[in-house]
Amino acid sequence: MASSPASTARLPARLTTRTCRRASTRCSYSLATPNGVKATIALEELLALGHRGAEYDAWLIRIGEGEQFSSGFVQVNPNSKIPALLDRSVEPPVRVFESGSILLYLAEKFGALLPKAPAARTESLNWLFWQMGAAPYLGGGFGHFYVYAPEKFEYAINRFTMEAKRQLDVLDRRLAESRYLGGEEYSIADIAVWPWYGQLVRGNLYGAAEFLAVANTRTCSAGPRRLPCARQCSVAHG
Ligand SMILES: N[C@@H](CCC(=O)N[C@@H](CS)C(=O)NCC(=O)O)C(=O)O
Repeated sequence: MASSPASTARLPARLTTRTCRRASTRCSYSLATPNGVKATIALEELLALGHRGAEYDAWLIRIGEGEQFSSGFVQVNPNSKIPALLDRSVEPPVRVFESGSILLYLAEKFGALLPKAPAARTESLNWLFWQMGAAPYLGGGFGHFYVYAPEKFEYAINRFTMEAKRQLDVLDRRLAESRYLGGEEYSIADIAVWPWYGQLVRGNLYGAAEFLAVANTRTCSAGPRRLPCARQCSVAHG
């Protein structure tokens, strides 16, 4: 079988491993953004569960400096976005990009963080894919127009504020009926949702908790208790 594109990936020499746990066979390329921390949280959760095979090297990709466009990184993720993962524990190495794909890959590889029963597994995946579809409206929509746009467009802010509040209400209602998003088991769905929505309602994302009036939603109280290592993970990639 021909080598995968990632197997020949050469990383820029100036990137150094920041969290080199050992001579690991798994490399995580990321930065501590809401999407970026998801893979790190999953890897740390797996390690906390005793999966020593989840050891990884964390490579810092400075997206503000354009490192996501370097040829080595593009071989791991042709879409030039973090996070990305290269699994060298298999031959040929497997590249994994898109945070949802990374979370599912890790869950399946280690048989953890995803319920085994078909109904609960499906419900977890429902919420995992919900996050993938919903968060661009939060980040690219609300966050962009509320914080980053050079001009304040009232229409855009109103539109995406309504959508952000609607999404938070969806999560709030789900967490009123279920301990975790997928049901009784903590899963990759919770890992995907927390960096966006948990951080938003805690005021750590866009400084918008007060503006959105969402400080007391269930997503907020769900975060730290359900993700004990999240704080540690959020700094792993700078
Ligand atoms: N759908 C992707 C989104 C990834 C994404 O948007 N990553 C951002 C950081 S949060 C990025 O790499 N931005 C760099 C750029 O757009 O050039 C995923 O879930 O992995």
